[in-house]
Amino acid sequence: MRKDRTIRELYRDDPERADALVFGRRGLLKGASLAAMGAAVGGAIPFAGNMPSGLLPAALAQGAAVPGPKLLKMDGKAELAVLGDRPLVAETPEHLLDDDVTPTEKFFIRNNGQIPEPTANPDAWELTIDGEVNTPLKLTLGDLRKRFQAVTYRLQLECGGNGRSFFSPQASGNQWTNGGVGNAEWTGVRLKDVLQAAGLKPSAVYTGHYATDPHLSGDASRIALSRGVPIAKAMEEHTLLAFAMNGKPLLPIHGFPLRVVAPGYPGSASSKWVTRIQVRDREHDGPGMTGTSYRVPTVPMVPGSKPDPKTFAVLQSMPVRSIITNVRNGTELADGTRKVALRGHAWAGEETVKAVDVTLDFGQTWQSCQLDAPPNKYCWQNWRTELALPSAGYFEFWVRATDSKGRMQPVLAANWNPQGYGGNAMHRVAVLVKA
Ligand SMILES: Nc1nc2c(c(=O)[nH]1)N[C@H]1C(S)=C(S)[C@@H](COP(=O)(O)O)O[C@H]1N2
Ligand SMILES: [Mo]
Repeated sequence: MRKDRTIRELYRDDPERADALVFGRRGLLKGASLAAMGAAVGGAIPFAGNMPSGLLPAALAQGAAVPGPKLLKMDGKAELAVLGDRPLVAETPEHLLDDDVTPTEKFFIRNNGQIPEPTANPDAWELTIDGEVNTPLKLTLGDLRKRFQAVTYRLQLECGGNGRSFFSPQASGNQWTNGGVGNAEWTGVRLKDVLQAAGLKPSAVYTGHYATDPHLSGDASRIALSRGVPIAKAMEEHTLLAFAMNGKPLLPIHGFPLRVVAPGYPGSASSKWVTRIQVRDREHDGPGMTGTSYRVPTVPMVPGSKPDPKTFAVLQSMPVRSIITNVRNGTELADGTRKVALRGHAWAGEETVKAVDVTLDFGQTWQSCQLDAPPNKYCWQNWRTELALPSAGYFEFWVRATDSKGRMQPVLAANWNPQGYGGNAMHRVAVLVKA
């Protein structure tokens, strides 16, 4: 090992060797290794004895210690972390997600194709409803507003790949941390009301969504993304054809003038710039619905092995997740700090969150947090607590949520799959209190 190689570099290049050097055979930090780790994180580690072997300290794994992401420069948008330029994908760092309702400027961006030109005449925007319906409809946005009741809900929208960067070995796709999520106030009409106006045939089982964003290749015969949802999901009262976000018309980048919002499902089902909802007599098979796209194994697979798409099923509800939003990873707290207020949000796809707990000793003991009920279904839930620190030093705050069915977030991303969906490892935030 080169002397000037940092622990972080070593972990990146050869994690097993780094682990052996730092933790030794027994998985306990001691002697020179403990001193090296302390030096790397900037202070003594009071709970070093509980540090799990193989877990790179949060201070080194993410945030301030890692080369900064490229920042988004776009009118009306905050400096989000750009994960890709073509197509444009940007996530919101956890500390920018502190608001109860995510301001539009802070809302993450995920495109699969090119960004379409905004229409000059939104009221004339046409939506076709066809397929397994009694009366195919062609409605303008003006008609939708006139004929159907408008409703407003706070709904979380989360990319199916949120948390992907925590899979090992690396899963393919944009390397989201925890910021492929937002909780906006959406206004629109219920998809259910529109489908009922068309009249569903008994053969209706799924929707297929089509939009105007050109394929990345520029080939007009190719479709960037066409996803859908089971009819029961389409008929839920919170599944919307939305034309406003946080009280204003949608921004072009978020689907102006009309998009689907199917909360609790992978964000890809929430088609932006939507022009057609085709009602299908089988599971939709558009681009983004087949193979290993937005599908996860129904039987666990060996991480990194070759997938058998026949054992895969469409990812429906997103899993439970929580974030700390008021303390940023890598924060130095004032000398003598012994109390830290923590808060954030938790959500669980189609379920609700029943508990949120935090630990400051690498998971040895957990403290339960105060958790609010959501004002409406599919709104994320706020939580808060206060932690007492026993001394100065390096601490990690970990948060974990449990959903209404008793499923809890894992420490590390579980159920590995080639495209890295549903990775809901606990959010970890490192802080340093100077002695
Ligand atoms: N037409 C269209 N709709 C789309 C997409 C897309 O590429 N094209 N991306 C989807 C994905 S993968 C996600 S996660 C959400 C993101 O919505 P946002 O960019 O408004 O945050 O939009 C979905 N709707
Ligand atoms: Mo997504």
